[in-house]
Order: sequence, then C-alpha cells, then structure tokens
Amino acid sequence: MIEPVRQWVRDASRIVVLSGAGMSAESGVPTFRDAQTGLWANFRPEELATEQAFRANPAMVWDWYVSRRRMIERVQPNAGHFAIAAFQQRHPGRLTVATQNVDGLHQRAGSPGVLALHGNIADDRWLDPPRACCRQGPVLDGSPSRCATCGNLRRPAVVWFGEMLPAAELAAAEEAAARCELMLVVGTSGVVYPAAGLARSTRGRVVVLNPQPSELDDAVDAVLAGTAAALLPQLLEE
Ligand code: BJW
Repeated sequence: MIEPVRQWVRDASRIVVLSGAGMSAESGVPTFRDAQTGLWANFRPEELATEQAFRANPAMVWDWYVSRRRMIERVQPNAGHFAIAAFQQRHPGRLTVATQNVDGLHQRAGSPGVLALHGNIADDRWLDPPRACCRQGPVLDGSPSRCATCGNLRRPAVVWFGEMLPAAELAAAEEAAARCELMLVVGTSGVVYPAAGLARSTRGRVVVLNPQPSELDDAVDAVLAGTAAALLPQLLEE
C-alpha cells in the first residue's frame, strides 16, 4: 500500500501532518494511553490532565510535569520528525504540521510554523488571571511557584481537558485541513477532540500511520500499519 501513498504525496500540493504521541514514541517519549509507568499508568488522562486535578493536588500534577520536562530535554527528534522537516525545507509552504504533542520535537527537528494544538510543556503560565500583585516566587519542595501575595499558582502552558485550544493555532489547523489534498495522521489514537475532528473534516485524502488500530481507521482512505520513524522517511524522501 505504500507506493500509492507515495504517489499521493507526490501529487499533493497541500499536505497536513496531524501528529500525536506515537510520533515521538521512537524518541523515547511514552504515549499517553499505552504508558505503563508513572502517573499515566495509574490515572486516565481524563483524570489527570485537568484543571480540577491540578487544583486538588498541585504538587502531584506539577511534579509529574517536571519529570516529563526533564525526560523531554534528554530526548532527540527521530527519523520521522526529520523526514517531515526536510520535506518542508525542500518544498516551502507545501506541508503544515499540526501536532497534539507538547514536546517541541517537531520544532527541534526544524519544522517551521508548527501548530501546537495542545501547547508546550516547556512553558508555564498563571492558573488564574494574573492580578497586579502576581510575581513568580521560588519553586520550593517540587511544588509549583505561587504569588507570595495572593497565592495564584503557576501551571504548565498545556491544554487540559475542558479547556479551549489556542484559538489561532486551531483556526490555522482547521483552514489547513479544509484546504489540503492529503492528510497524514501519525501516531494518534484519534480519541481526543477537536484535534481528531480535523481528520474527519478534510475533503482531502487521509492516511493513518500507526502500528495499532486507531479510532480514525474507519474514516480514512488508507491505513499504513507501521511506525512514524519507519514510514515517514519512505513516504517523504525522494
Ligand atoms: C505509534 C507509535 C509509533 C505508538 N509510530 N504511532 C467531541 C466528542 C467527545 C468529546 C469531546 C468532543 N469535543 C471535545 C470533547 C472533550 C474532550 C475530549 O476529546 N474528550 C475525549 C477523551 C472523549 N476534549 C477537550 O476537552 C479539549 N478541549 C475542548 O474541546 O475545548 C472546547 C470545550 C471546552 C469546554 C467544554 C466543552 C468544549 C481539550 C483536549 C486536551 C487534551 N490534552 C492532553 C494533555 C496535554 C497536556 C499534557 O501533555 O500533559 O493532550 S490529553 C492527551 O491526549 C494529550 C494528547 O495530545 C491527547 C491525544 O493523545 P494521542 O496523541 O492520540 O496519544 P495516545 O496515547 O492516545 O495514542 C498514541 C498512538 O500512537 C496510539 O494509537 C499508538 O498505537 C500509536 N503509536 N507508537 C506511530 N512508533
């Protein structure tokens, strides 16, 4: 099946890559719903990646993000990230990356204009709208920094369940999806919306790249059963 998809890549003047956690699995970043270690092994993402979970136990959730940040700093983009970035450099303006990943690996591989739909784990922001008094205090005992005056907490600048995606990135991704001739859906279970909806809304061809079945398989033109680092170089390199 790979040769027809290679031909679709050659024919398409506008391509979208919609990536999920499996994109970074071969860099050593655990996926969400396969993770066997850490908090993901004991909590469902819907229980942990929420404002309510952070407010109920800020130290636990913050500590989990600190450990993930440290892990991500130590890993490198893989052959899949690099194949996408090299294609974009050879064909400026032809391929847009919309990613659910917060790890920054597409950007570190050299992809320009990445649409980071769920934010960036390296950044943080105020939990409540900042007041005049809000100044970042020291990080103590692994707990998030808080304003010494009003107690407002710093939190990771990622998108938790029940929160809006960044409006500009989502609008740009929706426009790219609406206009593309080919969408490569790489390494996502396809259960989280509105990101998964991008694959269902495009009128272009849609191809899933995933070693396991995903929720989107019923809605697409082809499924390539394989990994991101193995398949993307075969599809995108000339
Ligand atoms: C490989 C591989 C290899 C492994 N190569 N592949 C419509 C219907 C139903 C529900 C909703 C809906 N619209 C909105 C909702 C609610 C909710 C939602 O989607 N819920 C569902 C769970 C039912 N969505 C939201 O709340 C979103 N916000 C929103 O809609 O705002 C509007 C609104 C506000 C208020 C009220 C109502 C509406 C926000 C979603 C935020 C998701 N956040 C997280 C955490 C980010 C921060 C962090 O990192 O900590 O994002 S959760 C987690 O899931 C993370 C991921 O980006 C996301 C998707 O996971 P992903 O990437 O698919 O990973 P996995 O692990 O699930 O899958 C990995 C895949 O890789 C697997 O298939 C493997 O086989 C594969 N694989 N190795 C290729 N080598």
